[in-house]
Amino acid sequence: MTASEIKAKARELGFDVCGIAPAIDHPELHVFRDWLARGYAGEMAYLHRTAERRADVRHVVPSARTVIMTATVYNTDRPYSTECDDPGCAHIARYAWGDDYHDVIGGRLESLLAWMREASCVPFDARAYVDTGPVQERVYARHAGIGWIGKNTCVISPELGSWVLLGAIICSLPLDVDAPSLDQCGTCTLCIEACPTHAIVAPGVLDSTRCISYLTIELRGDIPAEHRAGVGSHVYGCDICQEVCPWNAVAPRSDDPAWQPRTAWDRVDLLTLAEKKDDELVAALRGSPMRRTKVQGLRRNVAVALENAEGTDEGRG
Ligand code: B12
Ligand code: SF4
Ligand code: SF4
Repeated sequence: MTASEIKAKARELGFDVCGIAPAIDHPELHVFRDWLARGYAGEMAYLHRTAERRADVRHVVPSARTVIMTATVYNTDRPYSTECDDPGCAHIARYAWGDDYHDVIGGRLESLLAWMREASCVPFDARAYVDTGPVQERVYARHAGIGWIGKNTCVISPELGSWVLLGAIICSLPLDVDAPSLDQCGTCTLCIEACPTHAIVAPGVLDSTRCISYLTIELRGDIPAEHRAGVGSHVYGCDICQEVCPWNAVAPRSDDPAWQPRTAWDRVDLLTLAEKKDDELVAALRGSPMRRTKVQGLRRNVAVALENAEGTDEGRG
């Protein structure tokens, strides 16, 4: 079983790109500890708890030789949040409109792994992860040639842009590896300037405690008063630093049914969301990545966004 055969199978299973990184001590892996020490993880305690394993995939699979990385386009045919100037619109992050990517991509990675086990003439160790595993996925994606880590900290594929979700298979097979992607941000700083809460504190360094994505998805309890205005009309996640990125100006779209917007979230406004009954929200959250905040968290975010909309002239009308 060769690297090219694995990549061909990955494409057949619905992955847009597949690359292979060596499981070695990449320099970027060392940034993580310092990032945690600066408090940039906020209340995401799981990142502290798993720091040791996140430092190197060989702490997860000791025999690891390679990391097979996949990227899947989830972009669909809908306007960017930056194209809407009505504060009554609810902004939901693009990745969250359809089915839960943990299930969709996790299932496809398991299929790829099952195929590899059948195709390989030697037994091997492997673990598949999407998002929730103790793996610094962006670092391995860069070293698998999928894309570079932009100043907004997202992996940007020169062909696909950054509307991609990553997946990883750590494995003990000594497969042929790809060349790492080279930085193509150049002198651009559009994402840093566009971030409404100044969460990108230096190129490639994100302070989660200021990031709308963290405030609306990861943070439990109340959103701190000083950050509420910055949240604007965002009720789940934020895409601004990717929407302004020139590499997403003509980003490809996916026609995969998994990523198409669910009716409940499709170009919805804040009042419609606020008026939905609990059982309607529970039904819409089933199988959606947005179930992470549960109904309670979503209502908290909608209330903050409504406060913000009412504070603007347009919102009063
Ligand atoms: C924790 C987490 C978050 C946190 C922190 C994000 C962050 N930037 O660190 C919060 C909740 C804020 C978040 C938000 C989002 N997330 Co998130 N998140 C993660 C998670 C679980 C871990 C990331 C992590 O380890 N962060 C710690 C920092 C230190 O690591 P890093 O982001 O990889 O940072 C690298 C750069 O800082 C770089 N670097 C260091 N110095 C320098 C200097 C320069 C000049 C440069 C260019 C780079 C650079 O090296 C670091 C190496 O670790 C990953 C999944 C995973 N297991 O990896 C998903 C993941 C990163 N998230 C993802 C997504 C989609 C998002 C959102 C777009 C969701 C949304 N729309 O709201 C936003 C994007 C916000 C943003 N600009 O990053 C995708 C990203 C896909 C991609 N194309 O990159 C991932 C990979 C999940 C997946 N499986 O697809 N996320
Ligand atoms: S996701 Fe939004 S809040 Fe977070 S860094 Fe990007 S633009 Fe800023
Ligand atoms: S907006 Fe500019 S600086 Fe930011 S990630 Fe995109 S190319 Fe890089």
